[in-house]
Amino acid sequence: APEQQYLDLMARVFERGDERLDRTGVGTRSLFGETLRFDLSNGQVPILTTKKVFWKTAVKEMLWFLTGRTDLRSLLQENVRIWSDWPLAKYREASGEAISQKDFEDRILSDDDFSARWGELGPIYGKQWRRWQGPDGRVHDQIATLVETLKTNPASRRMLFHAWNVAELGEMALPPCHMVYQFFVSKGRLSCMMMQRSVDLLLGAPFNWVGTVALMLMLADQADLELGDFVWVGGDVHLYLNHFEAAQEQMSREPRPMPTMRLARKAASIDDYRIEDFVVDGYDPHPAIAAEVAV
Ligand code: DHF
Ligand code: TMP
Repeated sequence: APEQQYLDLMARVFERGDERLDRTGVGTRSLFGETLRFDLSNGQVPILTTKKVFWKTAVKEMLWFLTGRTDLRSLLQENVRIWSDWPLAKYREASGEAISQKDFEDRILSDDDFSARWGELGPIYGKQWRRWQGPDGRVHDQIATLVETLKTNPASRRMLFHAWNVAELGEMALPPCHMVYQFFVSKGRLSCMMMQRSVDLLLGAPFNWVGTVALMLMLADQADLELGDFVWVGGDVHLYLNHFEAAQEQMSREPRPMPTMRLARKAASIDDYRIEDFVVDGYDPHPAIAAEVAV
């Protein structure tokens, strides 16, 4: 089963990973430079079955990146709470207030000034993908360029977009983890290689794979292509020390057939997809596994 690649990687990190203290203070075991390949040509996509993955949340995150937005409020309006921890930590530190996540999110949603002051994640993914600003002031939409090239020159070796804008790293809530997406078209099929410099194997990777597959579906739809391979390259691939029990529970489970994901309709442009357009069939996962995210 394709999912076995993930469980095997988890076992390798657990058994052979180098144990170190990381930025968050939690500590990890890490391996470097791991590649997985998922063949999407039969319709099956890597939404893990050994735990319930909230795939709609991951697709909504990808749709949010594509809007070019970088604010927490527009995510919260879609009921996505996976990015709240970082602005919340910043606010708690600056104010000394012991505000709960729920109260913080409510205030971001209801108070314009508060949202503008505390709900901005900086020039992260959406900004760089859609509005990378060059030194001459020109703004570059890497996604629009990619769609155009997929349609007109699919043999190009320059079909990629990048989020690692060195000059703006300092203003970002987190420097990009999934950094580069490169594309390849062969025999009418679209393949994608995604390079992720830093990988939270338990919480991050399963989300990032769903997001990438959703992106591939939209791009393929726009360029009238079928899906090929998703190649994933992880740099520092780690398990947080406080995720060991969850990882062991997950590794003890038997993978089930992976589900399929498709689009219910063809949208007019890459900017016109909605969460309702994504259809997942045959998803029968084991129960969710709760775990703390390291901030
Ligand atoms: N930091 C760390 N340490 N790990 C991450 O995976 C991570 N991911 C970020 C930002 N910073 C990060 C953005 N993506 C969750 C999933 C993805 C994500 C952030 C958080 C998460 O907590 N997932 C839980 C809950 C999902 C939910 O409530 O919908 C999960 O069980 O998958
Ligand atoms: P770092 O910036 O010190 O590498 O910390 C980022 C952490 O977040 C690291 O554990 C990787 C994880 N992460 C993902 O796995 N996927 C993501 O999409 C994001 C934003 C972060």
